Amino acid sequence: MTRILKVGAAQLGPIHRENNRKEVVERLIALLNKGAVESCDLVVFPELALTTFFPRWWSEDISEFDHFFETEMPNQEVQPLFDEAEKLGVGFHLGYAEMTPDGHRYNTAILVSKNGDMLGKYRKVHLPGHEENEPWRTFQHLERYYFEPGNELKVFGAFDGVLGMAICNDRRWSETYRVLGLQGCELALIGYNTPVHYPPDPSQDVLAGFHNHLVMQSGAYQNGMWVVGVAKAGNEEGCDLLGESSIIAPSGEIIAQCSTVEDELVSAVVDLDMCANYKETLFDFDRYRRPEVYKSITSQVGVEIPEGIEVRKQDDENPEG
Ligand code: CDT
Repeated sequence: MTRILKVGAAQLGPIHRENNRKEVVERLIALLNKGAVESCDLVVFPELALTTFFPRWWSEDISEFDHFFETEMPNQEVQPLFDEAEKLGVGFHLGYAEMTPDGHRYNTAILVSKNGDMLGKYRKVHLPGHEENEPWRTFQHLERYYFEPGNELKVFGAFDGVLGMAICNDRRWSETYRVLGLQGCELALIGYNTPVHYPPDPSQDVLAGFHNHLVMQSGAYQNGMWVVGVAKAGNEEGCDLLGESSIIAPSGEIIAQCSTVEDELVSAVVDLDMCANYKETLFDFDRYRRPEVYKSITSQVGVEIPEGIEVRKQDDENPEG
């Protein structure tokens, strides 16, 4: 059995505050149709694909932004996307802000089948930014105020393979890919909203594109999985968001990449069996991993320099030199 999928990375341009769900869903449906024209089995939309990236604003009253959250999925406004998926026979991945019936807020992504059925849900584990208003910033990054973290990185048996989901900042953490990789993940779907400007250290701004690809390409290679990284891009409410959505092979190579910062779909043939080239050779986990040496990865959060390790001046290391 060959396990070949056609996957579309459906990048979105900016969504502004005044854009309502109906307008946004129409854009998603247009991209889904582009995917269908390119014979896609699965189309991947970004993080928070139904709204602007509202955590860039502080509000003293957190409930002021409740209208950016979906209280059920699908709901009346998003149902047309599910219907279109079923009509076209194209599955999709979608990021959105979720509000549970008991009032918990998450940064969430779902996986939907070609029949429009919900296959899986993921809640962002690594929430970046800060918890409180920091007025010195050009814009805020208040995910840690507006969302609670998810507690699970899991995989789903779907689209002939083992699929995983992660959201934006999750992609910068090697643990994300490895935990998915240890569950046999063959295709990781990752939406993002990445401001090009990073207020705590603007020297990183010119490296935003490099870092984006660096983490996803290494995650793909080191775990023998495909990675699809999809942006909400462009100038959203005065904040420049990175584009460069891409489809990355288990070799770590970029196979397809968006060239604009607007609504754009690129697609690629994804051969899931190619994962075995890496999973069964160089990255044969069973054979080569040494978990007994990695205990600090799960027992420790921050850096702990072991007792007895002193930071010495270079001159002290080699007095003769
Ligand atoms: N949305 C998201 O997770 N964005 C982060 C920005 C990091 S800076 C606070 C990212 O990792 O791209």
